[in-house]
Amino acid sequence: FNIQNEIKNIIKEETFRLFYQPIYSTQTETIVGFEALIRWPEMDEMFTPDEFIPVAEECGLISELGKWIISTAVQQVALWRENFKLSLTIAVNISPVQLQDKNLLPHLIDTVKKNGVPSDSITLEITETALFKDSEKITETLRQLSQHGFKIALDDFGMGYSSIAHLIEYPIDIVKLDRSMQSFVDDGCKRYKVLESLAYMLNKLDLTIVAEGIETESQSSLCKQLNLDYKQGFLLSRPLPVDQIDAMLASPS
Ligand code: G
Ligand code: G
Ligand code: MN
Ligand code: NA
Repeated sequence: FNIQNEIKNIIKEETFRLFYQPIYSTQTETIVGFEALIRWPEMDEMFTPDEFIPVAEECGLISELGKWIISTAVQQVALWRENFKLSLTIAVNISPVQLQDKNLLPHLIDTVKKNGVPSDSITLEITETALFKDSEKITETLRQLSQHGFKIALDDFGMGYSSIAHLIEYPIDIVKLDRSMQSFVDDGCKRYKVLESLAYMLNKLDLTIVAEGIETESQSSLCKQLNLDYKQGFLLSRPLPVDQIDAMLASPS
């Protein structure tokens, strides 16, 4: 069994699936868009994306896999926009290796054109690890993506290696607060004040804020109080296959 060959084959056989996790407006509590998350159904218990994405990166298959992810996700959101007459957005996770691929921008431009969706309905989620590499080159790449209208989201922003300098240095539109920060909500003291101040600062910088990992009602209602624009998490909806999202959009509760 060779995971490298497996990945190569399954890109061809389309054994991967994308699941979609709804992202909600804090103000209206309605779905504004989705985050695409890859799944390998046959291997669900054995390999999670945490495990096979790094393998795909190491063996140089992430660009091919990444292309498939982008094409599939954009095509899907185009369908939903058309079928439900909603200006839905789609967020796609972009690995650091993929961000350095020269073909990323041309492929994105080609994909939005083919599917007739505006580029500002596409969000590229990048992690801070991508920003530590070659900052000049990354700045240029992000600048070009921005110039073409694509939205850049900084994923997993929180306590880890997060740097405020990144918010100043790079053309970032959206900040996704890491789900570990949800534990700050119920803390009531120092941690909560950090979250409150961070929300204040991000709003001052005119960044769009997404709260991730919403699992409790108190976390969900606090989003409004802190002026967080959007929210996402298991309480609201898990990542779901296409047919279940279809049903959800057909009968919004
Ligand atoms: O969906 P889940 O929580 O299992 O994802 C685990 C990790 O894998 C997360 O860090 C997520 O960002 C990453 N991941 C999920 N889907 C994709 C994808 O399509 N592309 C990339 N690059 N990473 C993904
Ligand atoms: O790194 P990134 O933020 O892209 O990872 C997204 C992952 O977070 C997905 O695999 C998704 O399954 C997971 N996720 C989404 N909402 C929640 C949540 O409310 N709680 C937890 N524990 N994980 C979540
Ligand atoms: Mn993400
Ligand atoms: Na995240």
